[in-house]
Amino acid sequence: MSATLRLVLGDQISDGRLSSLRDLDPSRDTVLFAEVRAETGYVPHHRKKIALVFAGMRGFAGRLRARKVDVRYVGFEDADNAGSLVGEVRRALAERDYDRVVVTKPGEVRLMAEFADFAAKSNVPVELLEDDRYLCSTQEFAAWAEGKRELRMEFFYREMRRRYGLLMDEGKPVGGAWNFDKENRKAMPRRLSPPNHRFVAPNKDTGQAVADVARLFPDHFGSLEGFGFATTPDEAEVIVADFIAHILPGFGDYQDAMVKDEPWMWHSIISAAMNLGLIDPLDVCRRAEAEYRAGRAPLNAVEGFIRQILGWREYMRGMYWLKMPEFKQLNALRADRRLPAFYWSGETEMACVRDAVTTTHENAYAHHIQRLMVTGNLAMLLGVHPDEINEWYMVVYADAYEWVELPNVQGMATFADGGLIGSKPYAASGAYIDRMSDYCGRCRYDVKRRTGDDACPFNALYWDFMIRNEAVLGGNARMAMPYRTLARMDASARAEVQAQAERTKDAFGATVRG
Ligand code: FAD
Ligand code: DLZ
Ligand code: SF4
Repeated sequence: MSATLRLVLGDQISDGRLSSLRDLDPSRDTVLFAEVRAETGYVPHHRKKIALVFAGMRGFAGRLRARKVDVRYVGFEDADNAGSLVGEVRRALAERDYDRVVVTKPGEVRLMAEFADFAAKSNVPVELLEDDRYLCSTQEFAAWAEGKRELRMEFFYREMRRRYGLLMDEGKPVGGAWNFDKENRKAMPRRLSPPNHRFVAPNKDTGQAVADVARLFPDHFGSLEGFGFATTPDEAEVIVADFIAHILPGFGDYQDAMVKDEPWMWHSIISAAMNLGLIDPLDVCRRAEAEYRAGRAPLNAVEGFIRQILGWREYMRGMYWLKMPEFKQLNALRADRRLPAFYWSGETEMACVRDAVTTTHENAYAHHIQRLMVTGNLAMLLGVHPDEINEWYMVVYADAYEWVELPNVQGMATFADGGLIGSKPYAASGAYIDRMSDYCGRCRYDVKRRTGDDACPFNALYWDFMIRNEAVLGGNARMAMPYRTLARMDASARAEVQAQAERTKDAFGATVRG
């Protein structure tokens, strides 16, 4: 009688949607889960992320057991824990006869290489199945990219809209345009308050996982207080339903706005659960569209939300698998400095950075504009080496997996990819942060000043970045405006901002790496 060993990874918590469990035979097969040091430690993840993954795995194992499936669950502290996923598969094979091993392909190149190597050497056949929980397979993405000079998200997104018929009327985009992003850049008016978000109370698995992580990972970054992430499909549904009904209508308008002590704004806070596998991306897109069709949510909100998931999320994954492993080595601007220590401690007088880092520490979450225009922008302007930036983003967010983190850092936040993803760097001075937030009025720095002790550090760093990278960026048509302004700056003004920027880099500990 043939028995199959089916390995489920920590970000494959997808009841009923996982390719490796599709032909599961509960009378013969074993489903293997393993909490292993190799996965908790390849970067020292935020403690809430580890608790999320452990609770997700334990809950899924419980639901399978309730269906009478034979589950082999290896706990982190089990005496014989092999310490790696492949090691645990080997151990299971040594203890019982299986005819084959089945696993849905992992989301990171690192682990894919380990599994491919194991499959090549194993005496028992190992099947690596496609991860079809995404809306565009890696092969389909490669076919779309084939022969194209530029791989812009916008054109990929239009194809995806057509393919899934989302927000389409008779082959044309609803509302006569593909993208309503221009309507989604409003600063939040003072009289408005962001909506209340629904979080979930800890269940028995999250309570235990939080306690275990507190004990096992005392030195990792991040607070475990107030754990509110969904770790089961039912909990994820509560969060999604609440977002769709109450928050989605405002998603567009203030998508780029930042407000002190308001970490959630009108964002959906679904990335951690969706990347774990608990939320079907097509389902949320269709539900968002239904709100527009029913007249309950405006088009700029619904289109904006769908674009993030159907467009950006799928595009980033496609780019990751298309461009790795070289993607990780790219450093088009030759950035070579260290990440300031305040990215970990939050101890800085920059009100915007302090808020982004402290809420990240508390919540394992920051919304997109904080990631892109505050912490990402500052690291790029300082010239921090991409490896250090990538590591920080991998560590600090509950939704961080390399397939989505790396393209966002290399392509969006730092321009390390030299323009594969974005046509220009998202570099900005303090004026942008002032326009989109209420931080500057509460900051010890003066956002209007470029030089001097109380000058906003973003300002001199911005011009220093432009000067430093003139050879690479000066010919970029989309950078014409700042370079025209720079051309009007005389030599002494240039020297002054460069000297100010150097003092800032020193003061921040952004020294050149050895
Ligand atoms: P919302 O603002 O409500 O958006 C809805 C959903 O759209 C998100 O849940 C997410 O699944 C998707 N989405 C939105 N923007 C992007 C994007 N740029 N790329 C991919 N998906 C997107 N997202 C991650 O999931 N994991 C990461 O590790 C990650 N790292 C990032 C690093 C940097 C430097 C930047 C600039 C962005 C990063 N993002 C990452 C993208 C984005 O910031 C998060 O997906 C988003 O903030 C999650 O919050 P939310 O669920 O409230 O999203
Ligand atoms: C992120 C993570 C963590 C912290 N721990 C585990 C684990 O103990 N066991 C496991 O199977 N998966 C874990 N994961 C998720 C994996 O790192 C993830 O599957 C890969 O990075 C591929 O995306
Ligand atoms: Fe951030 Fe500069 Fe504004 Fe302070 S003044 S909050 S450092 S942008």
